[in-house]
Amino acid sequence: TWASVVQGPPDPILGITEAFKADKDPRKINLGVGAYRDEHGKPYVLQSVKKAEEAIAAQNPDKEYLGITGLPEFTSRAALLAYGADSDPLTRGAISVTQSISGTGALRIGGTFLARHYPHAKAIYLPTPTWGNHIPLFRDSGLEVRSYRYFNKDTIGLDFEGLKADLLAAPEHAVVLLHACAHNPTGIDPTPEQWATISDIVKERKLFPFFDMAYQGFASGNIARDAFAVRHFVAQGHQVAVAQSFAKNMGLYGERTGAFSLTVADPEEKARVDSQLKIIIRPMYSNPPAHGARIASQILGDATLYAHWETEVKGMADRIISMREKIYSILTHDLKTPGTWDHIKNQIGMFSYTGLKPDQTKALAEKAHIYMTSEGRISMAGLNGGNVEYFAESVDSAVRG
Ligand code: PLP
Ligand code: TYF
Repeated sequence: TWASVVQGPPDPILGITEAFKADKDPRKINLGVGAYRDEHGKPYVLQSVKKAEEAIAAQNPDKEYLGITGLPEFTSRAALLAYGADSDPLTRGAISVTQSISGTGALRIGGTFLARHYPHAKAIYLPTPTWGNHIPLFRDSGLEVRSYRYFNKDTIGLDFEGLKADLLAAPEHAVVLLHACAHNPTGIDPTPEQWATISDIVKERKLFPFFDMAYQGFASGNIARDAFAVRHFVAQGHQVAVAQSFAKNMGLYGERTGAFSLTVADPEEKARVDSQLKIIIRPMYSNPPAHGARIASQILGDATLYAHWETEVKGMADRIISMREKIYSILTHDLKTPGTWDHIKNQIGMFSYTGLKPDQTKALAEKAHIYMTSEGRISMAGLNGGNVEYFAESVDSAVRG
């Protein structure tokens, strides 16, 4: 029956972990997958999450199904986190929101909703480069995937001129996917002024903005600052779609906790949109898992836990920022490594696009046992006080060839 099924390629990012596991050298470092590690290189469960779990256990909850759109306290608190308390659609009851299977599931619900109900041509513009999963995800949702320029490899910075030109040339009503903060894989975000310009272009071209917010709090360590783009667009009167993930900012990776939301005209429209979200979700997975949503809801709904969580998110963001500064300082000042390395310091979030070339990343894997994507993306979280010097020295050797 399956004789004509062809072997597909492995996932390029998860494949790195396989190579890493097979390497027996004690100095090995995995900078492939984007998952936070503490200063000892270990997965990190937030204290605020542990406290939330204790509070939940004390409530002795049952294991009944959630509704199709998930835990209502969670979704309303998730929307509040993304849009902010003074958001106009939030105060008017004009945000349609559902729980999702983390950020990936939120994107997929959004892609399917647009493919089914958006009354215009179903093309979505993704930045080049973007998170690798965006392309098959939106294609499988039934959208036509196109691209806009984002990265300038000469400056290792934002190609703002290319971005503006491509969005200005997009047909009216095209959907544009925007990374709300901590762009994956480049670590390069528009400045607030550049966001304001992008918002103007999106308005002028009547584009539909779809924000992927997988890293709120993780970029700057500040929840509101990382939501700037979403909140600015909403304040400018745009209707938006937002995919939220609590994988990174609460460390809830395997709990698959997320939300998808759309701003709508009014509560009557919300009721209609809500009904169609349910019709999309019910035949896919019926209803989402409860535990992660309970944790996130507990944290977001309790002032003390919330404050604790904010401190912990900031702690993760700050640890990553300190690694950026350390690499920059070793390469630039100590080793005088050829090239400029300011971008490592200027980039933000989980990832850095190092500018290392495929032959250099190959040499790093083979000679130094350091694993990253072939285009030179490193997950900053894999670095710590114990390995950052070894990493920088190995980069220096790879660059000198
Ligand atoms: N979007 C981006 C840009 C990401 O980097 C990720 C995870 O790496 C996701 C979405 C989705 O992650 P998850 O489904 O684990 O929330
Ligand atoms: O490192 C990255 O960019 C992600 C990590 O279900 C990841 O691809 C891995 C598994 C998953 C979601 C994200």
